[in-house]
Formats: sequence, structure tokens, C-alpha cells
Amino acid sequence: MFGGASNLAADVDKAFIFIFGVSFILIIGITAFMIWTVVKFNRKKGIPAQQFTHNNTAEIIWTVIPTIIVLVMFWYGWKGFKTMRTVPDDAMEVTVISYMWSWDFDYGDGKISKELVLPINKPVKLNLVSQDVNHSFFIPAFRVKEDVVPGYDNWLWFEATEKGTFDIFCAEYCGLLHSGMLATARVVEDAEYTQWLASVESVKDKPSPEGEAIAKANSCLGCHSLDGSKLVGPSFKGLYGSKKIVIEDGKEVEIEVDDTYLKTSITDPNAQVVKGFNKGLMQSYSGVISDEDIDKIVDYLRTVN
Ligand SMILES: [Cu+2]
Repeated sequence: MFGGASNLAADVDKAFIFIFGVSFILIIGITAFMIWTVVKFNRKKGIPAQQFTHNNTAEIIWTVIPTIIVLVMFWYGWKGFKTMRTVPDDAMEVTVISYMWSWDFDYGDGKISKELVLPINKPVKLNLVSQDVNHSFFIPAFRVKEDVVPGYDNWLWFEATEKGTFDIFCAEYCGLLHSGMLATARVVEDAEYTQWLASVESVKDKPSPEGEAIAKANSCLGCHSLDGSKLVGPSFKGLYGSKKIVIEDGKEVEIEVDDTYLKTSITDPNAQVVKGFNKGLMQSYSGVISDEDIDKIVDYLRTVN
């Protein structure tokens, strides 16, 4: 009705418009009636107030009508909800992996994408997994929103009915960069989808260095990008061996990023913060990641160009 792009949109919009419409009429009606009674029954001083016990007709009316309205609201809500919780048997499955502050879409077989690509008019079930805290997976255009809770197998399904690119948001405050936890859903023709999926490189094919796995397991990549983009911390891309201005004890110092600097940054991240980044946003990983694993991360960073 308002440009919903999934099979669930019409029911959600119907429920929304009905509830909104009823609320709108009621607020106008009640306010008007209130003003009318204030004017109509206005009495000057000195006249004793009248006492009322009850009025059967009024009481029946204000009980029966709202009950019917609420039941109709329930009906619209229930109808849409039932569809949302009944997954068709032929639905394809994608696992959504969420972490502070990004989304990964796992198509199985080691194929992991940063973009959610879907074939049009095909039911898809998204399995929602969180690696850290509570998130909420939200695609407004498809009218789907579901909590992503660590340790709980939540899911949602829908069928995209329109081609195009749609925004994905996190709708549960999950920390500093919550508002930047964005992704896109791209709906394409079936053939284009098949072609795209074939082009996604499988992580199984490239032996991933141990350090990368350790960095991922500790959510390093949530704050440090691999493509040069600026997140909470400096990008890992080309970091090793580069020269940086850092703030040490309030003074600017130029350093070269080497093993020592990287190790210090992991165990004592606020000692030398790269200029332009905020102090205090990274916790110390001293005792969290073993010295051996820190060495492996540094080995890995040497290879990120
Ligand atoms: Cu989030």
C-alpha cells in the first residue's frame, strides 16, 4: 500500500492503517465531545453539582463498541502474524550473522556475502544468529523485523515481490556504532541470482590464515575494516609498515606500524591512539587473547594490503 516490496507487506499495512485510522477518529471524536460538554454543561457558581449513579445505555455502548474495534484490530494483526510464522516448504535459507556493527550473509558452502542478494518471488527463510549482543534485523520495505539474540535460534521469512535495492537496519541499540550497522538487500531475477551466487568466492577455497580467524572470533573486524574504510578504529588495509601520527600522553608522535606497535595496541589500546580516532573505545585484549594468538593476528595483519 505504501510501496511494500514483499508478500507480507499488504497485511502489515492493513493492520497499521486500520489501527491508525481508528485511533485518529477516536482522538478527534473524543476531544470534540469533551470540548462540547465543557461548553454545553457550563454552570455558573452557586449551583450544586448533580450526582449520577449509572446509565445502562451509555455503559453498554462504551463496552460493546470498543470490544468490537479491538477484536477487529486483533483479527488484522493475527492474520498477518500467522502468515509471517508459517514458512513455505520450498523456502531457500540464508543465515544472517550479526555482530557489532555489521551483518554477514552466509549462503552455505563457505559462501559469505556482505550484501543480501535474493531472487524475486521466491520464499526465503533467514536464520538469525548473533555473535555478541542483541541486535534486531529490520528491512522496512519488506515489513519484517525480528530480534537477533545470542544463543537463541530466531528466524523470519518473506518473499520479495519487487526488484531493487532495499535498506537493512539494526533496530536494537547495540552499542556505539549501532546506527552505522547497515546493509542492503538486492532483489534480482532468478538467473541473475544464480550467476551472482556462483561468483561469490567460498572461504573454503582460500585457506584462511589462523590470525584472520582469531581476529574474526574476537570481532576485530567490526571496528577495523579490511577495505580502507574508516570505522571505529583505523582500517587494517595497508596498516602494517605504514607511518601514523599517534597521540601519546596528549602529544602527537609519529610512529611506524610494526610488531611492537600492533601488540601494544591490542594489549594497551589507549596508549598510542592514531590521530583522528577516539580514545577509550577499544578494550584491552590483554588476557583475553593469548600472546601466541596475538602473534598470529600480527602475522595476519602483515598480509592485509
Ligand atoms: Cu545491532
